[in-house]
Amino acid sequence: MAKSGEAFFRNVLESIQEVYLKRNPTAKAVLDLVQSIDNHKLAYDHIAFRTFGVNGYGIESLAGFFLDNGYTQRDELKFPGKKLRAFWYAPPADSFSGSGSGIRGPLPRVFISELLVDQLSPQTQEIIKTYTESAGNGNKYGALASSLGHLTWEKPLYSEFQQLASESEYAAWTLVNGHALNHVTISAHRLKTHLKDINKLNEFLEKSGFKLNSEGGVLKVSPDGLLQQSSTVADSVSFLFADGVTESVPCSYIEFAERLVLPEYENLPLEEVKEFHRREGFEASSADKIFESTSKEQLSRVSS
Ligand code: OOG
Ligand code: NI
Repeated sequence: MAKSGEAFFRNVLESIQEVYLKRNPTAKAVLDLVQSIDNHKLAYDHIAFRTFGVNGYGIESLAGFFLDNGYTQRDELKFPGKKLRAFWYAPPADSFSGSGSGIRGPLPRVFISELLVDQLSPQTQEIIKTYTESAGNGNKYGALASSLGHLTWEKPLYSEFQQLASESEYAAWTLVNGHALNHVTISAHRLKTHLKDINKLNEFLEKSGFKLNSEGGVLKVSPDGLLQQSSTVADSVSFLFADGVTESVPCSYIEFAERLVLPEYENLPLEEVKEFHRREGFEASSADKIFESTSKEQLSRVSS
């Protein structure tokens, strides 16, 4: 990738992250805390977005920005129970090692999901179509909307948010958060201290008073055992609806991922282990539970 192009790309990512850190004090506090203990540059495993799969507002409303900057589309993941699907995108190999921390470090994988809108009830479809249609060509500017922290459509009524929430919490989230960054994921195995062990990291975060998503257990493990993930419960923000109602709505969360070394590389000395020697990709059964980080059930749960 050309240098000027990369500088622009990284600045857009930085703005997207800035919006996220301003709106989500828990994500910011966790990042600051982990960085203060580990005292080293953090690497992001991936960043994630949600979209409405209708009127050109689906995955493609964000994917283009990453594809144009050297990313490659990888596997599709399906979530029939949630009426969602997703793709993940691998960063360009030549830009895998940035020299800074977080968004200034190795470029993250990107996970983009979409709601299968045509599978929802007519009332819910109607609301989603009204807002996406009223936003015209806004679907072309997903990355711009995300970096500005602005919806491309008009603010909804509170009753519309409730209608969506009754059928799909993902739909309600997307109606009020739009293309906002859903989460960043700290790469646990690239930390330097004992926190590189995701179990220790989880324990440390819970002791520090952070509530982790307990859906299906705090630690989500892929069937091969090699991808281990956890996340906080999303922050909420007060949202002023178009009818003047102000209500609290779920916002974003932060995730943690440890990718274990693949069996064929298990004898490599640890200092020689690179990211590509580790488990790649995502895991639908784990992702299914991570989606719940923004659910009412998790947000209202009293942490133990
Ligand atoms: C995405 C949930 C899935 C992962 O890493 O598997 C996920 C979301 O909540 O939108 O982040
Ligand atoms: Ni994730």
